[in-house]
Amino acid sequence: MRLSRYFLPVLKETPSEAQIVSHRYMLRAGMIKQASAGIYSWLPLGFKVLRKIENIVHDEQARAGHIAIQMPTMQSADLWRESGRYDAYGQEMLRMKDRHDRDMLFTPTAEELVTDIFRSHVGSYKDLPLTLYQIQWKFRDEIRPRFGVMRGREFYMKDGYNFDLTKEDALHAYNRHLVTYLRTYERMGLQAIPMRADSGPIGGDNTHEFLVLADTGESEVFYDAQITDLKFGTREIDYDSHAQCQAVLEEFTSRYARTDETHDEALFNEVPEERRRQARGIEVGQIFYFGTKYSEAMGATVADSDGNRVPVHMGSHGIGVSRLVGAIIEASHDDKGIIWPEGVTPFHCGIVNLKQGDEEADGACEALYASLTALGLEPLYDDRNERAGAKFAGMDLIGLPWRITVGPRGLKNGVVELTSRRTGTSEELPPEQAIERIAQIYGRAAV
Ligand code: 5CA
Repeated sequence: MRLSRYFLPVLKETPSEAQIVSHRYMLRAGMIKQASAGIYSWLPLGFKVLRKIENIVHDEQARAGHIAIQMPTMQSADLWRESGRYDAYGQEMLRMKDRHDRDMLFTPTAEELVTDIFRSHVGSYKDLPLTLYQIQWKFRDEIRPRFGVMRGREFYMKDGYNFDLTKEDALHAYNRHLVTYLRTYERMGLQAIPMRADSGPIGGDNTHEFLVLADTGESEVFYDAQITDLKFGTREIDYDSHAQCQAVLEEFTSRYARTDETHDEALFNEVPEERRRQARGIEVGQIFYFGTKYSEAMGATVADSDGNRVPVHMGSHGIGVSRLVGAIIEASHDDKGIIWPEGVTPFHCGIVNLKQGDEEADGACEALYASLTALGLEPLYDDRNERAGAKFAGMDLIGLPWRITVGPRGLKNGVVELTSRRTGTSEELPPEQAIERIAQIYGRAAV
């Protein structure tokens, strides 16, 4: 993309309504625009990051054998009356009437709808296990929407639902989700720690939240510092293996880590004092096992091997896709702007032309642009007639992890400059080598 042809409405002033850094940078970098309280339009740069996050989520769900569907945002109240949640959900649920005076609502989550799909089409234990998921806009009429996309009223969520014959199988699905989530967040450059939590209106007693540590997080958390040394990394897991998924769960949840809702001071005090941490965190996901709560209320049963109808065991599993955009920025920025992890960056690298209009500099930039594009990478070329300082400040704000700077002086010596946004270190090297380095970083075949 050439910046001169892009739509990147960068703000010069720091918006006064934004209280936390991710919200400020998302507004300043032209990623979002507020439409009304807690509701945002996603502008091109923000939309690209949202899509990258969404793609990682899909990819890791597919790896675990989960199946994507899409359910409507508008739902009839009837199903919610069956489960008893129409009245129980309270004011967070946005309710409305259609022209026939029927009660409708904007989905805050989708246990009822997915259970209805299940009971209409699945009748035998032979069709299990089954996990269906979607990535869809949700609405919760939060009393205090704030911090931009972090606590929105409309937000984008991955919600997955497992259906299993036995409690044991459903707990395997729970463990499997924990594994996929660890992998998902690490691919986004995040450490998200599973913590014992409260299940709220979803129900059930088995639940973990995934928290990214950040001072601006809304949750208060207590944990054993050893937990931050754990990395899932690139290990290969057989997602069908109960033992393997169980082992990962035990490894990642055996140390003390709880949100304030479930915090137990006496248990916490058993952790050696020098390892006890009290901090704040951003909840980027949550997994639940709630047994037969919805299947019994809504008659979602299957025939077991003896032909008896039994209610299925279920759980649901959420990832805050739009919240993650803010969470990643909270975890990765400096005083100049965002620092995108390579896994979610909106463009793979920036190209800054120090002397637009100079034949040699323009030609070198065009050649870099063409080579990177041919590798399947997306560069953002700042081809505007602007001062170098303004170009650098803009690139720093939008946070692309790598920048190639091209100027007549370097070109005389046959070099361009490759700069890491994270470390700020620069290296002079011939253009072909700069391309090779970027290709390696993103795992593309070298030129
Ligand atoms: N049905 C279950 C699992 S699918 C469920 O709704 N879980 S949840 O309530 O925990 O939401 C899942 C994730 O959505 C949360 O972990 C959080 O990351 C995100 N989320 C929840 N509320 C908001 C909000 N108001 N704004 C942005 N993200 C939110």
